[in-house]
Amino acid sequence: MNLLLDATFKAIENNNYVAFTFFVGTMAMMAAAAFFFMEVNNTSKEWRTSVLVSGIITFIAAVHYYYMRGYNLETGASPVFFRYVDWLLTVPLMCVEFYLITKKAGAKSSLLWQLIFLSVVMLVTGYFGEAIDQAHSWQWGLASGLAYFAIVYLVWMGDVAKLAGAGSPAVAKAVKTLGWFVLVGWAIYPIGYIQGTPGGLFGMKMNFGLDMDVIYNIGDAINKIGFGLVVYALSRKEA
Ligand SMILES: *C/C=C(C)/C=C/C=C(C)/C=C/C1=C(C)CCCC1(C)C
Repeated sequence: MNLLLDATFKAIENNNYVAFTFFVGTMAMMAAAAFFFMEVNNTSKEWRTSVLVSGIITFIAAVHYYYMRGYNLETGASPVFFRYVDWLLTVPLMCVEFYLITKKAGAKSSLLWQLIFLSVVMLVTGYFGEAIDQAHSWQWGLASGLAYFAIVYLVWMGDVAKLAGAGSPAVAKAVKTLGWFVLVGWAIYPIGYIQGTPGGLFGMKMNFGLDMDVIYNIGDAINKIGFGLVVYALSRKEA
C-alpha cells in the first residue's frame, strides 16, 4: 500500500508550510470560484458582471494554484514563472472590478487602461527582479514599487476616488474598502519580494522567518477571495 502511494504522489510533510499553503490555497480558490459562479444568477442584473469577474479571478487562481502546488511538491522549488502568469491575468481583472464599480459613477475606459498599464508595469518589473536579473533585484523592485504607488494614488486620491465620491454611498464605501485592500493587502507582496530576492527592496534585506511563497500565498488568499467578497457584499446592498 505504501509503495503504491509513494509511486503516485508525494505526501506533504508536517513542517512544510510552503506546500501546505499551496494546498489550502488551491482548495480556497476552488471553493471561492464555485461560490461566486453559483451566485451570479442570484445577483441583480447590474452587478452580475462584477460577481462573475470575482469568480473568474478565483478560478484562474485555482488552476494556477493546482499547478504550483504540484510543481512545488515535486521539485521543492518556487514556481516563480506560473506565479507571475497568474498575477498577470488576475491583477488586471481586479482593475476591471474597480472600473465596473466606478463606471456606475461615470468612469471612462481610459481609467481602466491606466490601471491595467500600471499593474502590468508593476508585475513585469517585479518578474525581472525575481527571475531574470536578480543581481539588480532592488532596482527592479523600486520600479515595481513606483508603479504600485501610482495605483494607490489613483485609487485613494485620483480618478477612482473622485468617481466613487460621486456614486451612491454603498459604491463610495466599497471603493474605500477595496482601496484598503490595495494599500494594505497588496503591500504584503513587496514583503515576500524582500524575503525572496538577494537585493531585497530599497537596500532592505530582512528575514521575516516566513518563506517568500508562504507570504505570497497568504497575500493571494486575502486579496483575491477577500476582494471578491467585498464586491459580492456590494452587489447585495445595491440590489
Ligand atoms: C492576486 C494577486 C495580486 C493582487 C498580486 C499583487 C502583486 C503585487 C501588488 C506585487 C507588487 C510588487 C511590488 C510592489 C514590489 C516588488 C515586486 C512585486 C511584484 C512583488
